Amino acid sequence: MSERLEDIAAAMVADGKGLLAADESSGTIKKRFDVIGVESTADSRRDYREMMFRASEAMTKYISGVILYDETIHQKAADGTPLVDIIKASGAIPGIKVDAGAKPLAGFPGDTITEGLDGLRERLADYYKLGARFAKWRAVIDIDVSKGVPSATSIGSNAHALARYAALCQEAGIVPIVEPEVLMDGAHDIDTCYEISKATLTKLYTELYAARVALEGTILKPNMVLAGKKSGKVSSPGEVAEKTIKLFRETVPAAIGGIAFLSGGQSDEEATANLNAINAIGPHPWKLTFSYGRALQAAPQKAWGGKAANVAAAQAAFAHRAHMNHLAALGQWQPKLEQAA
Ligand code: 5MM
Repeated sequence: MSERLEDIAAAMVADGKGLLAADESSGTIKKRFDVIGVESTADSRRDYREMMFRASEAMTKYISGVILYDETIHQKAADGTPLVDIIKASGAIPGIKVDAGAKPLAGFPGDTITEGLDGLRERLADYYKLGARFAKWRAVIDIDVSKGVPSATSIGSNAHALARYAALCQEAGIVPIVEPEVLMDGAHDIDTCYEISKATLTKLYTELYAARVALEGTILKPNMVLAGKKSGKVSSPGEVAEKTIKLFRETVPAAIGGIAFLSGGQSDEEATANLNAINAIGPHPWKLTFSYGRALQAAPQKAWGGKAANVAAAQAAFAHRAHMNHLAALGQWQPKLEQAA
């Protein structure tokens, strides 16, 4: 495979393919395993992820790359094969989450700043040797307008950190996924999400330019424009698509390598329907695909339940969600295809 950043980025958003976000930190995967009654140990996390990476139908047809957590990129399958080699054998690209998580931003209650820049140059060199060809850094922007959240300081600090991370990645030969996630957890309406997302993306691209990041060697991992979960409103796919594309046309340069959405707490089918609606109103200046964690993994997690006997069923559940999102990335999904499963 080409080692040029723009070629790696293009492969990550190849037609009908998207990313599997399997980079849950130990705390997050424990929460997921708690739901299915599985104890979270190094071996159970390995078994679960091995099940996904060996799901050949999903991996070879629909998945362009996998975002890994530090533990996973070092792990071997039960038979001793490095998990990274299983991913590569399927034709997908291994990637790595390199941020150290969102921490409270001093002086700004309710805002967070994502940490992890110290020592990043050295860590990226190590991850490159382990096979990673792209990385991910997630900034978290919450919305609580009554409390002045997010502050301009939070948006600015997070954008600056994303730009410094992206420049270091490119120096190391690694494509940076820049993920400025405006959370959908609040009580805000869809237009507030649009305004906050606009401020965030505007600042992000200002900082990326200033840091001399080559945009064609980057992937944007954004939220869709949606009403907050506590607003009691569900935005229709048509409204999500129209407002999300309007936002991107105003803020996201056509030069970037592509866009791969997070699912952010949408249901599996909502995340698919919204991605489909976005692509159905194309053509657009960028490829728009998925980089889903929860919306790809909830169904296989439930089907697996920690039992070896359920591996085939879990892999089938993963293949189905990946297939649906493959169709959505092409703007060819239809609700009736969900029932056909
Ligand atoms: C898979 O979850 C990722 C890691 O989360 P933590 O660091 O909090 O454990 C997360 O960054 C994920 O890659 C994105 O938010 C997209 O995942 P969703 O579930 O929103 O599609």
